[in-house]
Amino acid sequence: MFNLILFGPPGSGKGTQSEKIIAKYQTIHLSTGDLLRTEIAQETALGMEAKKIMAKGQLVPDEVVIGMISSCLDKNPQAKGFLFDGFPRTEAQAEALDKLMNLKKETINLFIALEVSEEEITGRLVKRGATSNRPDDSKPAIIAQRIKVYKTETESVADHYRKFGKVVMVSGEGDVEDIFERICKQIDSRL
Ligand code: B4P
Repeated sequence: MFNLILFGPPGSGKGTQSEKIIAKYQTIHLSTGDLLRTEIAQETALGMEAKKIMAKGQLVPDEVVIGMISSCLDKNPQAKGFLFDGFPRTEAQAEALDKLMNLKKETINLFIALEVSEEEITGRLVKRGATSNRPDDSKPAIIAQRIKVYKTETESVADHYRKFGKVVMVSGEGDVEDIFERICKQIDSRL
């Protein structure tokens, strides 16, 4: 099994690159953002709660996202590997993922952190906000809040994996195909 975490600030291209990675490497894509948006679209109780939190640019409570990831792992016992996109986003989520991986006698093989400047991610999210239906992309103040939350609650998650020598920084700026090539080089060198 090959388990990869794709990490980076909001708008760094985690979702964009994840689509390409799963197509090439046939791993199961676990995007907490997508899972939450599905709950919102289905108007579940969890989705209704998450909607309010996400629209403010805040993180959904740890126990909610950990529960979603745990049940997705259980539903895919035959997976060749998992691609974690947007998870873990806090130290508590990273510790919970360690425990879930230990239970499966698995490990995180690689942690790729996409590096993109604040100016670039703000520009991308404002652009997407003009056409998407995502309330969290709609206002500059909410985008700024998401970046602030990333810096205060999420950025340090990389240090958790640095202790185990799993972190690789990859530039997430420029052409989508060039970024994908840089990511593939890192994955291929560890397969
Ligand atoms: P996510 O759904 O994870 O998404 P994201 O951070 O907005 O963006 P991503 O990095 O995937 O960027 P994308 O490829 O879409 O999170 C949304 C919210 O969900 C969070 O704020 C939080 O509230 C909640 N949430 C999710 N996971 C959680 C967790 N674990 N714990 C708690 N809460 C959680 O790209 C962005 C834009 O840039 C797109 O328009 C794309 O087309 C464009 N783009 C991509 N690559 C580009 C490139 N190279 N050049 C130019 N544009 C590019």
